[in-house]
Amino acid sequence: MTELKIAADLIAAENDKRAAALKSDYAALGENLSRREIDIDAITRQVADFFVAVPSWGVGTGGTRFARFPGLGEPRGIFDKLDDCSVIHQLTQATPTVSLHIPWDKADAKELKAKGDVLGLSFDAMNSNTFSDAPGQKHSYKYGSLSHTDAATRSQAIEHNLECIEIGKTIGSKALTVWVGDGSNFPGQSHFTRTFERYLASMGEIYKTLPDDWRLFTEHKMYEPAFYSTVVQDWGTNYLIAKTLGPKAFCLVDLGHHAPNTNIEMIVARLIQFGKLGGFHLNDSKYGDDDLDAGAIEPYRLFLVFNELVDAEHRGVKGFHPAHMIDQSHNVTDPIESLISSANEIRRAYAQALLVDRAALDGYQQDNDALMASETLKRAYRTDVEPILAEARRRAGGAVDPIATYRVSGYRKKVASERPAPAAGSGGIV
Ligand SMILES: [Mn+2]
Repeated sequence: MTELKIAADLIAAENDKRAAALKSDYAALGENLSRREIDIDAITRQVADFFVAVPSWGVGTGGTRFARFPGLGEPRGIFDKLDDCSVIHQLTQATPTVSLHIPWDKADAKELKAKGDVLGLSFDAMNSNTFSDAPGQKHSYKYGSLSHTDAATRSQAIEHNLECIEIGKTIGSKALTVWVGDGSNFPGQSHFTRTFERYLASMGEIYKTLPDDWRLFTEHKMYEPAFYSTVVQDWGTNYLIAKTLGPKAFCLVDLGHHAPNTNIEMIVARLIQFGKLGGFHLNDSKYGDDDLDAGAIEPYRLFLVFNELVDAEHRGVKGFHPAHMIDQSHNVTDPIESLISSANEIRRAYAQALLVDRAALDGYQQDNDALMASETLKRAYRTDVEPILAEARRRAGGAVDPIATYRVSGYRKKVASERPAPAAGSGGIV
């Protein structure tokens, strides 16, 4: 029996208040879509089957290089974080998995698994951390980790990743995500080729121990914390890594890890074409790795990314099953609300992409009808799919209006009384 953090009858009562309006809106949208020869229930079922993983680190308040302003009732550790993640899933029915970060979430692996079972949550990709020094570790990552000039430091970083795989095996994870902060701040500081050779050799050691049914995701990022060069700076380098390591290695695309105006949907298409798209860290950004809420700044871009994913599904691309994870930092909102909103925005982009008339689009592309090709995408994007999202949640036992229901539940106030307030402080962005 799953332990519910929000009373089921409260969700039912809140849903009852909105039942008549939803029924009417859903019928109206269904009628509109049927004129486009789209079966609304088929779309609703597809949306209900679409899930995105929540990052454990997302339920705490983030911060910037300047400061961190903690919120009330912040989780004290991984077990509180899992409670918060279960609230997000209970209300959205869209986030049944959690992505852990080691060492931040280090705990007895069997206890982690048991807690997940109690809450009805399972575990997505494991995330290693060699971009900061854990207390008591022998060698510092100040000048790099997997690509460090010192062999002992590289070995330590490899060992850490192997430990993440071991923990992951116990809790049922099937993937390891590796992002390194390795890079340089000055021209000449690092030898580009030798550094990348060392990185590839280290990753090769990790890859060798990866179980057969696991996938290895590498994440590129053009800058930060290194500001002149990073070792895995872009999707081209990321592709070379995945290609060099082997068939279990894939590229992970974090939407915030590109230069402004980069055509990310096109990168996604390329990686799909060459069988190396592993998955996503979904978020949004205006300037760089802002880690803002998915769909908050550029919802059309999010839709265009999903348009590529649905196109690949539609074409039946072999072995295509990208992992969808959220990677955000919440500085000014209640993280639970931000993650609820993001899960909804991600499903919205997916639903809109499902509405694209692909036969018409093919025709317009073939005929070089640029305007109508664009209009075909816009028509899907302009469709208000909110009734589909709400109905998918309702049918699965979630909330028609998850944020309003969360606020009525008083969950944050309740945990604030149980969890002591952390000290405000400096730093904390991850
Ligand atoms: Mn990321």
